[in-house]
Amino acid sequence: MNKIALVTGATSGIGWATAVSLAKAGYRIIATGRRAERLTALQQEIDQPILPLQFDVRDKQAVKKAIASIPAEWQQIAVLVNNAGNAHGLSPIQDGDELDWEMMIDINVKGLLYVSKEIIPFMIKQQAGHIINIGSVAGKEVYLNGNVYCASKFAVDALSQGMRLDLNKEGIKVSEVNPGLVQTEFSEVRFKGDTERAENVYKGFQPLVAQDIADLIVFMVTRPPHVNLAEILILPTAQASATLVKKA
Ligand code: NDP
Ligand code: 8X3
Repeated sequence: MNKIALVTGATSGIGWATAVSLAKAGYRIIATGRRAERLTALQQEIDQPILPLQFDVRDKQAVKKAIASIPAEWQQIAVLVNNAGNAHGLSPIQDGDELDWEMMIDINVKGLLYVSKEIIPFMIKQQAGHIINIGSVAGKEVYLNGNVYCASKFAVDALSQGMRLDLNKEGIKVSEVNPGLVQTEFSEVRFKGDTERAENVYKGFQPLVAQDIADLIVFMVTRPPHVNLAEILILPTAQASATLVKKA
């Protein structure tokens, strides 16, 4: 039987590419996100049955209900990719929008916790598993106006370290992938549909693409059982830090 991987935020960007790549690597995919039509499109792209679960990671009860609905034959989850997340807004703290703050904390931090809480028992039962949390360079360095998004990703960094400590005795690997600039729907979400502003973020240099992160994740989960790539910072060559990007 093929191994099973659950990818959150599989309807777009890094999560989509990761779900497709893990399927190609022989995993059966449980794919989550809010957009049902994207989950259907993902099913069409992946040439084998997937288990789509539509829920909002902010809704604790919805997370519990969706994961409790996973049929027995899909419960031996080997890999959890905690990817669902976004930035909302880019403003000085004094001008920040509380709703944006709540979205980022509720999705990027609490959502990751809610999903992990429901999946970890399956892994403990198996005394095996691999959790990969998608952090960010923004979880390593704070940048101007990044305040709450950066805080949410610093939290992912702390949680990854904490999970690795707490789950060590259960034989569960915990890793963190910290990407720099990746061209996805990320900036469109951050700038609330302002496509021109979003595209400008990636102008004048070659950003990473979602497939770069997916390739890395496939590499990480296919290491031998005694090897855990605990934490990786992956940047475009043009990017030296959260704020220093060499542009043409
Ligand atoms: P996208 O906007 O392309 O994808 C975000 C994914 O998260 C979507 O599948 C979306 O699904 C899901 N998501 C967002 N909110 C929720 C929610 N409330 N409930 C369930 N799912 C949700 O961005 P990326 O692929 O770039 O982002 C993926 C991860 O990578 C994020 O954690 C982001 O912080 C991180 N990251 C991104 C970088 C970049 O430069 N792009 C760099 C570093 C880290 P749906 O809308 O269907 O619910
Ligand atoms: C996404 C990368 O630099 O836009 O986490 O915050 S950045």
